[in-house]
Amino acid sequence: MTANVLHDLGLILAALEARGRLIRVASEVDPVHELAGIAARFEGGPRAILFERVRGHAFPVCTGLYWSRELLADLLGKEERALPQYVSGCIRAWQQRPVDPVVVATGPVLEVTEPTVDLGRLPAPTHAAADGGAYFDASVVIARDPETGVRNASIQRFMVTGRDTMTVNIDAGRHLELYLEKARARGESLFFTLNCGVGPGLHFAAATPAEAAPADTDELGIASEFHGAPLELVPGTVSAVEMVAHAMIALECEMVPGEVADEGPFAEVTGYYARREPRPVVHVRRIHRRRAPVFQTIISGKEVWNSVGLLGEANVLALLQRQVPGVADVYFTHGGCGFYHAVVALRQKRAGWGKQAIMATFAAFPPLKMVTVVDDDVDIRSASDVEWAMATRLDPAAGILVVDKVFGHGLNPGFPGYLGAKVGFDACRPFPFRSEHERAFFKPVDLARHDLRMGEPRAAPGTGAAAAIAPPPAGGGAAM
Ligand SMILES: Cc1cc2nc3c(=O)[nH]c(=O)nc-3n(C[C@H](O)[C@H](O)[C@H](O)COP(=O)(O)O)c2cc1C
Ligand SMILES: [Mn+2]
Repeated sequence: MTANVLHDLGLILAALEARGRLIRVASEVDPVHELAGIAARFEGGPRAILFERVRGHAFPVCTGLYWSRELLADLLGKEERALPQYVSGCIRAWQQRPVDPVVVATGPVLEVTEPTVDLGRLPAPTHAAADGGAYFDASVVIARDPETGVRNASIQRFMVTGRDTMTVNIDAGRHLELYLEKARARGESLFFTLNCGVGPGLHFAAATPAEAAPADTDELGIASEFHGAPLELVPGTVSAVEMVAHAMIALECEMVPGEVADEGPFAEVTGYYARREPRPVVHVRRIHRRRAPVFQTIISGKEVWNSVGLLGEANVLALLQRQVPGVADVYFTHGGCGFYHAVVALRQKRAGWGKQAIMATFAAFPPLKMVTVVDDDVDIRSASDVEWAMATRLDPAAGILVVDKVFGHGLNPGFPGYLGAKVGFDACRPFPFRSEHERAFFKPVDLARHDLRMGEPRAAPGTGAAAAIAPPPAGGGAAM
């Protein structure tokens, strides 16, 4: 293992800046709607953003670390297309030989302990137009199993509701829900820490799905794999739950089982608002931070697709490669909100394994709603190439698998109460292949070896883009 910069967001931002991958917003921005509005304009681009001056606050806010796979691959020093294989390799290494976190006496996050708890002093932004308030939505939760003491890491969204209170959204089946249930049965509070401002190693550890990191494992060790060194924690001061030594900010929190208050609405990864509903209340007991912390936030969308989605992809790939002969690659499409539609590339070895791959993929990642399996001559990252396989190879009478009334992701409107239908498309050629399914290819050539002369295409006067685009209606055109 060789230690790298990934354990420290401060070092990461410096590294990004040195490579021209950081946008600094030097003018003052309003944390309510304006900050997210600016971020949305750069979403998916090759740079992250640092908002240096946030109105009413002393600390900057950063976002965008995960919204482009190209940016992420550069940060991790990997090829973009190799990311799922790299991530699943790190998780497999952890499964076989976990490098547990170490508890050290002190760290940057303990530079300042606030004399009183006041969440209003932290620049948590309010993102979308109808969001119910300011959110911590990119911070890592560390909790301990009330029975066994095993640590769990996850990411949940927390809405600020008062100087020292928040409400949290815990989806069905999360390990945090399990811990809260166990605490309730014992008549105890559940303590946890909320660690804001971390790097991708820890973020990925927290986003590793339960299928890859079951409840009896300390998934924080996954961060050690990415960091090239054991993750460092510092002891809790309110409870036995540790904090991340190199986080920017850490909140020590308590949940009293059964206590609920409204949370939401919140613009979610689905492109819809999550509804306002009673959800668990969180009491913030103490705030620690660096002297000059950076608050990390995520606007729902590509950043979640590339974290939950990438981790899901990595896990499906690892499981399929063990269970389905010939699986070459997996991609969770962005049109599928990053984790509702998996496309699997299969080098078929026997008839019937296309459908086998569909079933194994659903089993490997329960939030999926759709699975499309194609041959490995199809570019699974190209929506039109996948559509080509469906249009020419899918047999609608035999190749569509519908499963009704099955558990899915509650945020997806197709799964009210976490129940709905799923569909798999076997868009593979019939096996054994017949000549009519042989794909036509042109010879790959090296253009650099040819003398090419061409002009710049120009629209004829009075035609083309400039003439076609009508001006926006007066007062309209605002993004909603
Ligand atoms: C940016 C981001 C936000 C997330 N928000 C939530 C959330 O609000 N509620 C939730 O239950 N899961 C949320 N997740 C997903 C969980 O963190 C993820 O599924 C994790 O693996 C759960 O951990 P567990 O398997 O230990 O329960 C979010 C993930 C990311 C990356
Ligand atoms: Mn877990």
